[in-house]
Amino acid sequence: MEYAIVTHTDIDGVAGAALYIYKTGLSPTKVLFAEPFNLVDVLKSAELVEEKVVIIDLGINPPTLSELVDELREITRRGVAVEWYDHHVWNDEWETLVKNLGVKLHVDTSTCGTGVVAKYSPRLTEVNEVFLNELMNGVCGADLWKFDHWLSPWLHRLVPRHGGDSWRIHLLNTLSKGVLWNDDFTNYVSNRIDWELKAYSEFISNVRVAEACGLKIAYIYEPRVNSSLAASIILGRSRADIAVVVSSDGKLSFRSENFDVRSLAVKLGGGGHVHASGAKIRIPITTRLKSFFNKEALINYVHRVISTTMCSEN
Ligand SMILES: [Mn+2]
Repeated sequence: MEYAIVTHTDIDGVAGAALYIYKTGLSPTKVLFAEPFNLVDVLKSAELVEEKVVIIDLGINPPTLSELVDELREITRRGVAVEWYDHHVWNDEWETLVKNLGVKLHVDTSTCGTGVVAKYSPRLTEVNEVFLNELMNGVCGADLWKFDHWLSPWLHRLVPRHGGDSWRIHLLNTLSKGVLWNDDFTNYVSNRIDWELKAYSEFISNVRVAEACGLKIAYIYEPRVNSSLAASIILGRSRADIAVVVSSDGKLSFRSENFDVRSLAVKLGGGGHVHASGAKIRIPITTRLKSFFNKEALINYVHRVISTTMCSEN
């Protein structure tokens, strides 16, 4: 049985593909990595001649849906079977469109992509339940941002956003043999943590704290680490009510523990959740130019916009 895998670039995608190989005992002829927005292009460039393609941890990107449906029709017409395992939210119309092409679609939003593979993919060989469950729970804890399993913070750092495909393939080869963790992984993550700690100490000295309507707001400009991690550190360090991660293009991410940052984001034309939200504001050209040399100018401007918005009556 010759088959190809197209999976997401993150740990959920890598582990999901590895688990598929582990459970079936079948090695794929190729593994390709994709994001929802470029899935169509990856499928086209794959020039599939295999009997089957397995798509993992990739949801529908509405702007490319019709192009995707055309490509799937073309693939199935050539006699390539399609299996698809995903945990993102699908609406009924998308499901019907894709299933009508003969795609075997498994969508389950109660778990992560690796969990969907664990639950629904064929089990053709001897499977170690402990390995399967530890991998699934560790990956889900990282992917769903719960961190409720001891492996999650490690797995989260094992596949950084801008890491290369050769590292992903190395991980995939190891995990698909039923190895949950090894010294290579430890070395990789410990280097990664050293890098992270340097990045933290760098931005901690650059946090700017200001007040608006009696609330303490901590600002940080484009940290090299993940915005959520950066924000949780500055909230704790500066005992601020709100953390704002500022980008030079006007993109703002808000995080808080007790304050409703969703309503702030909505007033600025954005949205999100009560404790994690975001918006994009327009930065005047003069501020942009000034902030090229001095980030203070940008932070000052953003603070003026936020305090005006928060302190106004409605
Ligand atoms: Mn996922």
